[in-house]
Amino acid sequence: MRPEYFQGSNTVHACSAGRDARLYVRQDARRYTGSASVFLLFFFRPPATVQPHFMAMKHHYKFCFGPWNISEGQDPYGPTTRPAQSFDWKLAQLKKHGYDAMMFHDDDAVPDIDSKSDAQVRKESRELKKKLDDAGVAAEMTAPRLWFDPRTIDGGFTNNDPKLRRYAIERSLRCIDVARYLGTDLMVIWLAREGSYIRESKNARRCVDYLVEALDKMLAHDKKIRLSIEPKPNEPMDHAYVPTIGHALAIAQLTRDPKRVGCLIESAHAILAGLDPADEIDFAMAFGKLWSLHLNDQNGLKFDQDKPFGSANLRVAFNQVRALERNGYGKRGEYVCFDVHPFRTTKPEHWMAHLDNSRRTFLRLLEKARTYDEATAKKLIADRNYAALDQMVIEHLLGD
Ligand code: GLO
Ligand code: MG
Repeated sequence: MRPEYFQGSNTVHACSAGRDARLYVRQDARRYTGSASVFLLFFFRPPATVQPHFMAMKHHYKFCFGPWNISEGQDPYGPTTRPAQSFDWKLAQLKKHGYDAMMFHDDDAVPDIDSKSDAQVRKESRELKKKLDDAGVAAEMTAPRLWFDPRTIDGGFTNNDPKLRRYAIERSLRCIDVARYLGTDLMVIWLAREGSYIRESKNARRCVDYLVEALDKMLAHDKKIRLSIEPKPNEPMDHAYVPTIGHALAIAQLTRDPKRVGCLIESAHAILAGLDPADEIDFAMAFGKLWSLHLNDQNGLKFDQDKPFGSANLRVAFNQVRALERNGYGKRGEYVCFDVHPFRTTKPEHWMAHLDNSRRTFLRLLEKARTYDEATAKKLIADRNYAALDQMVIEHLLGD
């Protein structure tokens, strides 16, 4: 029994092999590019028994989440179950729990952004940047929260009304400005309401043109911005126009600068589309287009659950980690973000457990990916003995 992960502490003990190995993994959970870990790397050789943990240091992952991931428990059937907390409290939690960066909706960064002048948006963004710098926390991305405003009830970029489409584009351009002020070149676009409730309400062919037109305006607004499309097949819409990574990358090709349009994979969204998130990761990375990641879990085809990573299906989670490893995700500065929510039943004193647990599970699966018996797997594959391969994976995940 390793009690650490019941306590919601920031200690991520991802192994049982002894104090030294735990130290390595604890560094791993933070950022082992720092001087302390460089010192450890050069001056201490871990004993053979902890080699797997030493190996866990070979690739550096950085972790992140958004303020909305410390949510208060509201669902469509009932009110919040935990008290509201300030942004400063959330930032302090992020730092205390050893995360590297925060994701931002435009109005997380500048509350009530629509009522503010450009000068005010600049001022407030810069104040936030200072706060982040002081805390040693990076802004991973910004994302226009287009799905809240009454003007986007029937979609933003694909609204039937040209005035409302214009609003969605202008708001996205401001979100790009906020990204620039916060020091990131990444804007995530979750196309929440770009779809329909009934097929006859919109012209889906024209909506593709509207989406491309909107993306083109964003690319023209800032020559450095990179746009990461986050697909989701449904919820809040019956059907979304960009339901999968294939759709996102196809739309990218129609824009004025395809190399600046990539994607973000969320595990639960892929599962909701009936796809395997690991295959989606491999597909996006074959194009060099996976620029961000929302790891979480989903128990079958129902409402979007945003469960802790690995909570519903450990093997699907393991395969996502393997796909990230084999493609070198993170080597170009990409972050592993957890788009997870606490269960509605969570007490305030366990508020960060879903985030700590997701990262802990990620690190333990990383160890599993790095100690997977590739040689035996290769032989079984050559022999087409998938029954043995299947069991080998299960035994590996079950451990001793
Ligand atoms: C909802 C999405 C949402 C986005 C976030 C960033 O299903 O996953 O959480 O990722 O708003 O745009
Ligand atoms: Mg997401």
